[in-house]
Amino acid sequence: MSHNLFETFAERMRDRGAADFITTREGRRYSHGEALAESARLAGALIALGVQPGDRVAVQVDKSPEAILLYLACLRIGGVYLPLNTGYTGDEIRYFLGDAEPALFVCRPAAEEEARRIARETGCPAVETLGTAADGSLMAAAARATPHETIVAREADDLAAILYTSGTTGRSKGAMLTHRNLGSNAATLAKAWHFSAEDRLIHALPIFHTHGLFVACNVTLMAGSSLRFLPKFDADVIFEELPRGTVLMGVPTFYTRLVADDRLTPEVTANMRLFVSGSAPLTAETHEAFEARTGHAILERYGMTETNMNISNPYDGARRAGTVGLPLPGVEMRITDRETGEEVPRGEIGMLQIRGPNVFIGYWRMPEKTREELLEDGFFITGDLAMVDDQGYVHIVGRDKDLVISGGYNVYPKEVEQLIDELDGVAESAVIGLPHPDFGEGVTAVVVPRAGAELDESQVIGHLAGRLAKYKQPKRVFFADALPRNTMGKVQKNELRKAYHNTYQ
Ligand code: MLC
Ligand code: AMP
Repeated sequence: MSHNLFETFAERMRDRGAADFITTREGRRYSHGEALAESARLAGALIALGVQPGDRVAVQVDKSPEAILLYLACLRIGGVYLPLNTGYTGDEIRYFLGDAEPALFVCRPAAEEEARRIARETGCPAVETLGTAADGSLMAAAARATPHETIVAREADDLAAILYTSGTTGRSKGAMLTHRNLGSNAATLAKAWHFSAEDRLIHALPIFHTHGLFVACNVTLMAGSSLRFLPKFDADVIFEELPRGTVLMGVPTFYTRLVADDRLTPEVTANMRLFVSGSAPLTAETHEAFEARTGHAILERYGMTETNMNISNPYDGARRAGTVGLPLPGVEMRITDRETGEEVPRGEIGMLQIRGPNVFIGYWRMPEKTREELLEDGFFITGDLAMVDDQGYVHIVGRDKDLVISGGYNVYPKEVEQLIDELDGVAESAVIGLPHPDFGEGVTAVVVPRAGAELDESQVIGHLAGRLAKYKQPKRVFFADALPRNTMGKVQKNELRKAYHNTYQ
């Protein structure tokens, strides 16, 4: 028996036939049946391009319905889908292609020349393009290809996708996700959040990370629902779409922006049945303000690239502000002492560890990193600090990992610090997250210049531009004579966070 996740999706898509799968505001539409057929043509193109089962297909394209069909095509032929943030620069892409060794790189039409150069340098044998209007060489290849109707058999532990997450060492790690990981989580979430064929999900997230790709799209496919595909979050557009939608999934920035808008009323949200928030902490204030304005309690859930979704507030029952809820069915959780590794008593703060069919199988070609974070008994060390209250609800109270989350995107300070430190005249630097009214946390750098060096903010930012995705670049750069250190010589980032606390508010 095959465990290819696409078997389940295809079955639903056949059942749903002519019903909407993806629609856009420009009037583009794929029914479930059409999406199934087009994914077979794209699968034919992938095969013709030489993609074999187990091969990685790296994709850095703007959001479009066809990008989702490409993801489905890749699953269909047993390929490993590797989506890349559209904000990544050439330098960042070079690393990913070098590390993942994909059989094919699909890029934006405008980026083809650079993509071909990077592909040559990294030994990637094929490059194709995909635009947002069903254009590009890949769509042309699909039109020529013999549709590949067969769904290639896969084992449950075979890879379906690799998603890169930055690391504390500054080197990004490819999280290896299997058909079992993605399939089990999609089925669990569709059930827990009562998804049905009637649902129309307003999709404004990017489709290169877990939230917008797996949580939103896989759950839709599991339940035979439909996606209203928007290029990005734009409050004006969301207010136009809310009266015809049933579900919105977003990062907290979506909700702080909606709450700040007078158009948020019970009337405009009357057709909606569910608002989901995740990827970063939703403040209790935003949760409460949203409920007061609309009558809807946002459902906050907790997850990560390596584990998919783990913990969720209940659909029926209290959705409690400031908590991420209860472990999802099939997910085990324990909270341990950071020093001893022993479980801590309920009510105490410790390191959150997670086990379940949703947990990834390791980091691509990084066995040591995998051993450090994925324990022999199957528990994954999340790096998040949590506490379980007397009603069993989980509170994420902080992070043990040195990580900033800005507008739902993760930024590992080390990666930014390493680049700043390369700049002439810099002795050392520290990158921290400070409270930011829009992005939750704002990436901020504190730089110590070498004696006699003349440096200013624009030079530091200018040095990072073109090397780092925009969202990773500091919003502000400060200069200091020295960084505060503890007796072990470690930079005390808490002291820096205190000193610059009010920067954005
Ligand atoms: C955009 N900018 C950001 C930024 N997004 N800067 C910091 N952090 C961000 N997240 C930059 C822009 O380039 C621009 O720079 C300036 O900030 C203002 O942009 P904007 O117009 O306000 O941004 P916008 O396009 O509206 O995007 C904000 C956003 C978007 C929050 C809507 O970032 C977003 O969709 N984030 C979702 C991220 C996500 O999907 N995370 C899930 C990860 S999965 P300038 O200088 O050019 O003006 C995961 C697991 C889990 O975490 O549990 O889900
Ligand atoms: P990523 O590696 O991009 O998948 O980000 C995962 C991280 O996002 C987690 O380890 C948490 O730190 C954070 N996160 C996700 N959801 C929540 C949430 N609801 N509350 C607080 N932090 C969250």
